[in-house]
Formats: sequence, C-alpha cells, structure tokens
Amino acid sequence: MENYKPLITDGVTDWPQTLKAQYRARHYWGTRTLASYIEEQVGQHPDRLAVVDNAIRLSYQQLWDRSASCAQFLLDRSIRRGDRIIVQLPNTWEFVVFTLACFRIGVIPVMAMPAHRQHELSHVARLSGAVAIAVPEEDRGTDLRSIAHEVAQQIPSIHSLFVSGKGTSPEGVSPHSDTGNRVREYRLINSIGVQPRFDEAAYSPDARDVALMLLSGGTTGAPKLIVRTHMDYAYNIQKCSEVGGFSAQTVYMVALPASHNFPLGSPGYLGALFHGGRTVLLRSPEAVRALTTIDQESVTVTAVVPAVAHKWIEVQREQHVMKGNSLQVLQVGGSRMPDKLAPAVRQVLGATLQQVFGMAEGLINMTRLDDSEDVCCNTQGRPVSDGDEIRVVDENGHAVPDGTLGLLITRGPYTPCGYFKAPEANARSFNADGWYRTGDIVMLRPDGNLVVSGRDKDMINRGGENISAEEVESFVYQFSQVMGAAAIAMPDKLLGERLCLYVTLKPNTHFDLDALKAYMEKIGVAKFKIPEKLVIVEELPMTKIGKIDKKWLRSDVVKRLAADAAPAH
Ligand code: OOB
Repeated sequence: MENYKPLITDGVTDWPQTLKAQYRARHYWGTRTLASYIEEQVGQHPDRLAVVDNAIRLSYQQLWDRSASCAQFLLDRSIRRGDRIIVQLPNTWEFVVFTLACFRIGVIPVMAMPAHRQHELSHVARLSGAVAIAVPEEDRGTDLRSIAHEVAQQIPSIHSLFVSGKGTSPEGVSPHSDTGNRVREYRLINSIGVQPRFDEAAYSPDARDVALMLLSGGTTGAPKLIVRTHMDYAYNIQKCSEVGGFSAQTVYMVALPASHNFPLGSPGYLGALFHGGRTVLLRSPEAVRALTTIDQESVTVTAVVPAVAHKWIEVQREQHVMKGNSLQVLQVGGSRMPDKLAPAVRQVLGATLQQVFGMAEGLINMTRLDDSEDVCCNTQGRPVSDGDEIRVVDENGHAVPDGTLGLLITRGPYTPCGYFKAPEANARSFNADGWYRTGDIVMLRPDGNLVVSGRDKDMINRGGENISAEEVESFVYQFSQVMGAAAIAMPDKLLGERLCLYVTLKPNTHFDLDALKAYMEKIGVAKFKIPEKLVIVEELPMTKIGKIDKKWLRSDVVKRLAADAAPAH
C-alpha cells in the first residue's frame, strides 16, 4: 500500500510522509474513486433523475450507461489511463457524461474555462501534455472548435478533438487542413449507444491516482495546474456536502462554469450526484433564466459569485421572477461578498446564505447553515475539515494575534503541496512542511471564522475571475511606445473589482485601449483580462525598494473614479 506508484508522479509534489500517515490514520483518505460514489447511487435507484439539461433528462442508469459508452468511445480512439484531455465544454449533459467517463477509465480531465482562448489553452495543453481537447462547436458566438484546432496545431501531443453539440461534419476527419492528418475530430453525440466492451475493473484507476487537474487563478503569467487525486477530491466533495447539507433531496443548479472547483466539487454537482440528488445545468447565470429555472426545476441549492448574486437580487426585487420557495441555500463565493448585500439573500431570494471561501489549490471555508446572522453575513466561514490547518501570519511567517490582519497559510488532506511541473511557483507558494501560501489577507475572528480582506498576490478579482497583473502587463509591454505598465484593481459596485491599467509612454507616442484590446484578441487572450480603464501618467510611483507602488495607484484610481462620477460644473 505504501509502495503504490501512482500513474503520474513526474511533476507532482506529494504530501510529506508524516502528514500522509496522519491523514490515512484519521481516514480522511479512502480507497474509492470518484466514479464509485455515483455507481453506488446508480445501484440504489437507477431510475431516479440525475441530470437535467433543458429537454434532456437522464436517470442515474442513463447517466451511467452513457458514460460507459463514452468511455468505450475514448478507448476506441486510443485514449488510455493516465492520458490528459483538456475539457472546455459548456454546462451541458455532455460535460457530466464526458468527465464521468474519464473518471471511470482513469483518463484525466484538465478543467479549462469557457472563457479561455488560444493563449491559455496552448499553455495548459503543453504543460499537461494533453492528447485531446473536448470543446463545443461554439459557445456564445465564439468558435471554440476552430480555436481548439489552432491549439492542436501547435501542440504535437494532441491527436483528437471531441466536439459536443449536433454538428454536421463527418466523423474521424479533420475539417481543418492546418492540422492535417494528425488530428482527428469526433462528435461526442456519436458515442451514444456505443456498446461498452471494456473491463471496468481493469481500467478503473486507484484512489491514489490523479483524478483531474484544476486551473489556478494564476498569480504570475498563465494558469497553473493543480493535480487532484481521487481520494483527496472525494474527501473535498464529501466534507463540503456535509457542511452544505446535501442529500438525496438536493436539486443543485450549475450556474457557474462546471469546470470550476466551486460548482464542480465544493460540493457542486458532484456533491449532489454522490448523494443521490439531481443536477440541473444552466448555460449561463443570466438572472431571468436562472430564477425561472429555479422555479421550474424546484432547485434547492446553487452556487454563484457575488456579482451574480447581486444581479439575481436586483432582478427578483424588481420583477418577482421567482414565485416559488424551493431555493433553500444560495452559496456565494469566488470573491468577497459585500457585507451590505448579504442580508438580501434571505430578504429577497428567501434562501439561507452560505459563504464559501475556497480555492482550486484545496482549502474550502464555509459558513454553516445554522450560523448566526452575523457569521453568515459578515464572515467567509471556516474550514470544512478538522484536518485543515490554517494560520494567519505576518511577512516573516510569524503568527499574528487573532483579530488582526495577516496572510493566510494552510495545509490539509485535500490541499496538494505543489503545482504540477512548476518548481519556481512552488518555491514561492509552498514550503517543505506542506504549507500553501494562499496570498489572501484575512482576519481570524475569535469564533474561528475568517474574514477576507484582500490579497497579497498581485491579482485582480473581477467578479470571481482571477486576473494576474503580471500577465496583463506582459501584453502591454509588447507595445514599443510603452515605457512602464501597472495593472491594478479598481473597485466596482457590481463585480467587486475591474481591471485598470496605468502606463507611461515614450515622448510623442500614442497608446489606447482599443489597440491593446485588438492585440489581446489577436493572440487569443481571454476577454475578461482586457483592461477596462487606461490612465496615462508621466511617471509611475515607486516604493522604497523600487517596486511600482500599486497601493498608491489603487488609491489614485479611486479618486479618479470619484472625480469621473461627480457632476460636471
Ligand atoms: C475559488 O477558487 P479559485 O481558485 O478560482 O480562486 C481562489 C481565490 C482565493 O484565494 C481568494 O483570493 C478568492 O479566490 N476567493 C474569495 C472567496 N472565494 C475565493 N475571496 C473572498 N471571499 C470569498 N468567498 O474561487 C473557489 C473555489 C471553491 C469554492 C469557492 C470558490
């Protein structure tokens, strides 16, 4: 048992031996795979409804059968245990079936976001050594299939594309001459009805194997990969399910992108399926559609970012779209919930607010459903597992007294001890004892709950989308007229933060946001990373050690926004 060698070890940082022994002894880590929890539910009530995607309604048995067919489909196309597939599918039944198929045969989905474009996808494909990409034909007007072909052209390890949706192109050929004969395109729909012939026991992975790779928000450059094993992710899902009160009665609506750790496994739709509940898939969190669906499908719980919660509250207040009272819990996380907005979750939506402060790197904090109004509205909760260790420290790593602000560091049974193949980032973010420096500035209240106050890492959180300032600045520096660039967060009522760019220019040159936007679109950068305000200055302020003084810039932009908003005289 101790000597088991998982399928993928290269580039993976294991937990220190002493922690591993502890986690095993305390039974945090089991021996089951992610798929086995769903299989158990299939056995108990095969006919119960599991997945709802508009008109498509799959029972547990149908979900299980379709995922077996899909697994066979992958095997028939030379996809094998341990292979990585970039998954960029929207919130559809195919997402659920495809990822379950992967889990069953030990294929590793790499959870890309719908907003990612060539730039991020090629990086992630290269880093993960992916052999395939799963994409929809298009998503909200963007031709993701063509983008996937471009990525495949650059990354020689990729040999297959799996495309969801109806489509008309023939099987097994590449309609894109660019990728020639190497890359074959297949329609996922054609997997339906394929007779599974594989020996489940032979293909099923070990609980200690990698189950999936999540993408970090990224503090420097492009996203990093976080390797999650079956046993640690299953534990993540189980603990979050417990705290979220998930049961067979749970009807969970996926409103955020399903590949994000929050709606995926914290406890997410997998939490619902692990407990015999139901999952309802929504393409987008658009308010009227979402509130209508809650009524129609008797949704009991869903997870959103604060900006979406805000929108739903506004629309419900004005239009009373939602008439019923099925919604029991609204989980809000991804970025800081404004304290002022929190009470409206009960007042307007009639649901209990559960704040979730989590990260793809592991640690999940949640307020408890029976917490006081004060805790629910004014804190971001506490760890879901008693195996989670959290400390609030100063810059030198010394603990600060409770009630004072400091940096959050953590380790625990579902917080891996390093990013995949990222030694430099690991040196910055992890230490040898397994502690992860979250970069979040928090305060630990005497009652054990955390209050998130900001970030140490140079990041902008645009309504839950984490943007690396350094990455955006690297695009700006491609312009020869730019001397200095600083990307910072500016406060925003709806999204919490938006991206603002300060630049200094060479004499007598010109630069504007349109040029930057055109460039970022051309190289295929996700849209949410495009700055929304530009300030051209003579000089960028510097700190004593010669770093750009972003603190000063952040307060400067607040003044500028106030001046912009003031009525003209
Ligand atoms: C979730 O995961 P990521 O990996 O996209 O982002 C993690 C970062 C955290 O380090 C923190 O800076 C911020 O997003 N964050 C919050 C927050 N939840 C996340 N900041 C303030 N308040 C919150 N409630 O965002 C994520 C993963 C699983 C569950 C929930 C969120």
